[in-house]
Amino acid sequence: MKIKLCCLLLGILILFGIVHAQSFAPVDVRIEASPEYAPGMIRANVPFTVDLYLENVGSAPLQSIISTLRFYSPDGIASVIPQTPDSGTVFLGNVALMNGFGWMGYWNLINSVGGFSWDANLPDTFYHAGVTISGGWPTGLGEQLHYSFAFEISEEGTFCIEWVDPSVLDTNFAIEFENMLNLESKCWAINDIGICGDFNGDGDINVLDIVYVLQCIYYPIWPPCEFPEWIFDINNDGSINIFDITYLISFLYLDGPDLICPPPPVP
Ligand SMILES: [Ca+2]
Ligand SMILES: [Ca+2]
Repeated sequence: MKIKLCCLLLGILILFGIVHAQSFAPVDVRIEASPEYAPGMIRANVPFTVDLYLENVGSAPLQSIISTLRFYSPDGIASVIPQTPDSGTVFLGNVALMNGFGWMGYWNLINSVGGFSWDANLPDTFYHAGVTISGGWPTGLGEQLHYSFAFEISEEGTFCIEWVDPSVLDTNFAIEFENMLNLESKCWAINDIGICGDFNGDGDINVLDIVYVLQCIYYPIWPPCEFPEWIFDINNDGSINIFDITYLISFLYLDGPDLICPPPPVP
């Protein structure tokens, strides 16, 4: 159904003669992931966004745009955990369009977002088709955040984004599309380096972590207590001691301050 809708929309674009006439004006793209704990590195089990900053660097307002972008893993990350964006016009549950790309923006005739197998099992492909009959996306605005994708990933590996020709996704696409985005594929390493205060590494911070750390200190027999030091110094005072335990108890049960571990070590 989504593919048929996409075909319909793209058919409309072609009918209007808009795509061929105008879609290949250059669009510069800068891709950032946030937060990175080191350049090109994202923590597993921590929500993050992949943000695309676009700039119309053509000589005139752009009156149509087609973006087809694929997220994939070359080394076996099987799935992502979609997160809810906190701003913008949200599509597909975890995709936000903003700064003129959302509702009431530049694309007042067609502003359609869909997915090819956008089911959190990689690869996932997103498309956006936008068309306007007046105005358009102005040039000269500089780069702005227009697409933001919100994820969390629990597996270690490599996570990438690339442009993809929609005609290779489904043979119903009889035409091939030229990439109008100056976008090269980009990848990040997903590393599980622990969560501040999650001493037993089960993904939650609760009483079991207090039990675990007490056992590590006073009965270091079983299980082996092998947690990264940085996640244990939860009051970030440079020492690991009983004050970290009381700090955690205060956080969990006495509405105490947030855990403030030091930054994770850069590999
Ligand atoms: Ca835990
Ligand atoms: Ca401490």
